[in-house]
Amino acid sequence: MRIKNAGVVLAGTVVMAAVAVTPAGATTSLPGPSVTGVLAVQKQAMANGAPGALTRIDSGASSYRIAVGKADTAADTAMDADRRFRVGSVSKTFTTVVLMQLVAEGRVDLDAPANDYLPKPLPDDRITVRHLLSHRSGLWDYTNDMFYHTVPGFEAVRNKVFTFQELIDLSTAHQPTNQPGAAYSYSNTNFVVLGQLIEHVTGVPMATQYEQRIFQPLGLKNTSYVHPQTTITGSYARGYVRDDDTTLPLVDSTEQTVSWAQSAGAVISNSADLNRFFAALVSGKLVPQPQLREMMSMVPVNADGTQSYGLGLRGRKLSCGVTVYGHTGTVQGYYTYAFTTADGNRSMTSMANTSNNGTVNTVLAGTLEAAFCGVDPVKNSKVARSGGEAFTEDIAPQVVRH
Ligand code: REX
Repeated sequence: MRIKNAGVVLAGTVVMAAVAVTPAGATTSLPGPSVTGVLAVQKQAMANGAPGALTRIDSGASSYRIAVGKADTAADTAMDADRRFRVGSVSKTFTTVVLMQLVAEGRVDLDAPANDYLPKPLPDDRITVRHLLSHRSGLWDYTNDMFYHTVPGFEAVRNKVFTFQELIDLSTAHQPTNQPGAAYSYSNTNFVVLGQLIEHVTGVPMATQYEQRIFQPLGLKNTSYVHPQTTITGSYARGYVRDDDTTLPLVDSTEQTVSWAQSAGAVISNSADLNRFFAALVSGKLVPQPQLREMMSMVPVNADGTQSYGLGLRGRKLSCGVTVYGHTGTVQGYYTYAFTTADGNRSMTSMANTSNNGTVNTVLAGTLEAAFCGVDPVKNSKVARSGGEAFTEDIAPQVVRH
């Protein structure tokens, strides 16, 4: 048995739990995480405009909490790795878990037309539940229009409350991007339809579904879905969205309904809970094996195959050959990466409290390399460019989605 000692504290806050690690419990055959690599990435995110950043790595019995910068710039509060934040599209994996439990219960068939389960039919009967979960329905992403102008778009919806149907109608006013099943085309509409489907089939609101099927069973005390409440409670990081005119100051975007996303992106959580969630998921604690296999059946979505999508789950192949599973998230003021190894033995969540800044989003992906491959991607620019990191799905109509 060896005892892990506390890491060297450079700038920022590094908190390493001093815990006993037996060789047998030594998580995976991966190299150890690089705390200095994570810190270097976080500082690079700050150098590119993020007020702060946090990362938590849970690896076997060890945990690493690393944070830099500010959680609140006006109050001058330091960031720490325990703070809550808006996880954006990481919510899609939570929604998928609820849906897959319904599949396991025999209440929803993955290959049935979604219209079998919806109160108002989609324009195309050929769209299946699986197409929605894998972003292959062809349904136009209504957020392309909504956030064409970033800050005005955000201000127009920050206090709005939408029904699922209102959001779906915004989408179906457009021609589809492809025939059902013909192509991968990432769209928030898919997961809004899934929210409506779940509520229609069960008669139970999404908030209750998340609570009863995921938050409570896993003891996720820092995770909540409070739509349409606008505040984040407890200890949290404030979010700051960048204007399209980058000479303007960042806009504090913390308080909002996130009604424009709901089941596609309105969950609030923290790094410990997200790590626990993804580790539990891949370990089969949330959905039975057949449904987990479906979720983890990944199809490449970029040219070099380093990025893939399953059902409500992203895959990223890293420079050391490992593929990690999880999701990314972008909601005004917050970029998130939450991923775990296939066996759930090592999990990492990173968040930078800004958005509409593709450079920060791309840089932050480097924490995956540091956490899972033990490298410092800032020092090793070759690694920084691997893993498809130049490709992000930050939303913008001018950005091609793959
Ligand atoms: C909305 C606009 C981004 C953000 C969005 N977020 O669609 C979903 C999500 C919920 O998390 N998706 C990402 C805004 C791609 C994911 O899966 O990782 N951008 C901002 C603009 C651009 O307004 N004009 O960056 O704050």
